[in-house]
Amino acid sequence: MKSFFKMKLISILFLLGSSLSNADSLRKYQTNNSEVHTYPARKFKSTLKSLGNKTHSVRNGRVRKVHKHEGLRVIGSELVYHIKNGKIRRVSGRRARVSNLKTIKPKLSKSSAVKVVKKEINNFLPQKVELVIYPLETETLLAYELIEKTALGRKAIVYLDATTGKIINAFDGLNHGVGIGVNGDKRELSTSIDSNSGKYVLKHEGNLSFETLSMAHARLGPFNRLFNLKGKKIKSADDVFSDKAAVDAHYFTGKFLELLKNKFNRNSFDNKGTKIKSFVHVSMNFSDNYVNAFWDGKAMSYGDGDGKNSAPLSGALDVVAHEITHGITTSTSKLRYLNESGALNESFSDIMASFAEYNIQRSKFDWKLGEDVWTPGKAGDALRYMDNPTKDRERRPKSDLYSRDYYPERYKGTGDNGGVHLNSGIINLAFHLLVEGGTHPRGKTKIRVKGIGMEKAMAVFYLTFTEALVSSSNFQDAKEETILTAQEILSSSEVKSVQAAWKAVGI
Ligand SMILES: [Ca+2]
Ligand SMILES: [Zn+2]
Repeated sequence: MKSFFKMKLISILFLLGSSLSNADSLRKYQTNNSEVHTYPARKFKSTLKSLGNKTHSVRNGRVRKVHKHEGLRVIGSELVYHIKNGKIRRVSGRRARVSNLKTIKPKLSKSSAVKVVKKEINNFLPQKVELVIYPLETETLLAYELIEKTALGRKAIVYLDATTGKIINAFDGLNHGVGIGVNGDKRELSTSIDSNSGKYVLKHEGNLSFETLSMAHARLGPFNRLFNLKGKKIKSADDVFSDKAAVDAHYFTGKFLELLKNKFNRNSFDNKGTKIKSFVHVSMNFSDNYVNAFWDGKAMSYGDGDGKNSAPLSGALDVVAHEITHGITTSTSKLRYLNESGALNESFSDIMASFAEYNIQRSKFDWKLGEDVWTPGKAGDALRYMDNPTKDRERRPKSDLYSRDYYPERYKGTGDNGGVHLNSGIINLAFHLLVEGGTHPRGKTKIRVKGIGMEKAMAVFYLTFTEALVSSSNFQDAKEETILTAQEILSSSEVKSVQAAWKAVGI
């Protein structure tokens, strides 16, 4: 069912996504020494050659393989076989060298592992504990991976040495998002009739399915699991809906899913047609004015914003597209939400958001993110600027938490999960230059990029990020894989543009 309705223009709030607060207790374990150590697949050429004759059930397409050692998953070690006419054409991904691992029998039991982490991290209550292999530069550890998801907007991922009981690494794996405003446009909504009440609800069932529910500011406590909160149906007797945050969430989700289908033949975020649930009016940390949106692996959550920094976050298409793209990443490359792989994860969400705005809201397309909901009282600013990333420094002139635009000047601290929202600016700028052409906005390099337009640039990035990258891919991998992908689908002068775009940002 469809209905047209008019929303009144209200002041537009904006919201920002860099939710750094909950990560504090995890951050102290992040050091360079604890990074998983893997090598690009191209360094394994000799061993990979023998794989070239292996037959796969797939004749054309890609096969993703997680590296297992004696049945245990090796963290960050995954390969993607690119197959054409039954032959492996190339291999992307990263591989760990598993060496000096004496035993795969842990000294520590699962329950003692949980006890150790509980002592270190407040209220830690893992839902999943798995024995894994954790490759470091000079040694390979037998480890436990402990994952906890809480309703407080945290997904703690902890790696604990299963021999010594020491924490190797810990970080917040939740994809924190951006905010939105509500704009007063006429929205056409896909709704359906609720069989229990006979009323219309914000639910679309079909080849693509999505549903928008209200959390009605339910107070989330530390032991509530987001996944157990079902949300309330938003009902209307006459198919006209007045909940603005819900209307925008529902409308933009539908539009973005349609775009994924039309442009990439992608069936929902996971390409399996899984229904997207959106929760609006989400309260967090005991506040109804939650200035953030996030994807938790299963559903979208949108806060209402505080009215000053942001409006309800579902009010911006680019925010909605950004968050749903985290779902795409979760079901493809699984780029881990830390350091360079995390910045790639964030950047892909921003890039897909810009692509969505370009296709769905062409008349207002810009290279800003979240401008429709960010600081409703202030015109013209935005959460992030893909064409000039460091412009967000104006927001916090004295802080080093601003977006970077040049690799040699990348953020190297442990804040923001190692700069996932800060170093993403470098990749965002490379993409912008590839689309529009031009030079580095602050003259950090002299390279002039010849633009290839949005559609071609997006084709290269979409294929690379969904089909070639793996959880531990870094910036250099992304550069090399986009070039290899471009060689498959673009002309040689366009491939040169891809190379130049990366060079222009110092990669
Ligand atoms: Ca925008
Ligand atoms: Zn994000």
